[in-house]
Amino acid sequence: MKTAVVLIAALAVAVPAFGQVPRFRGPVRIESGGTPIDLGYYTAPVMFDWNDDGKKDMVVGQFSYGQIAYFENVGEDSAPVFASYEYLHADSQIIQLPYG
Ligand SMILES: [Ca+2]
Repeated sequence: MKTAVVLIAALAVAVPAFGQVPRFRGPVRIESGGTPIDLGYYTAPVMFDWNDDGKKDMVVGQFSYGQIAYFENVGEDSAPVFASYEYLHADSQIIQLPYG
């Protein structure tokens, strides 16, 4: 039986002062095009402005195939929207890192 993990994020409700324990809201599913994102298990998402448009995008490393998916944020940083994704390329080839 294949176990798939959908990207889930827990959002901090407040930035803790030094020495305080952070508090988090419950998890939410991250969607792309209205569908929960599922890139297999042990994915590694990171948020940063990949395309330099001032909004944080999401880049996700995969464990299953060693590929890296890029989700452009077409919303805002306060309410990100990911319409679709593409795998990152180098020299017209999908980047595939050692995996497993
Ligand atoms: Ca961006």
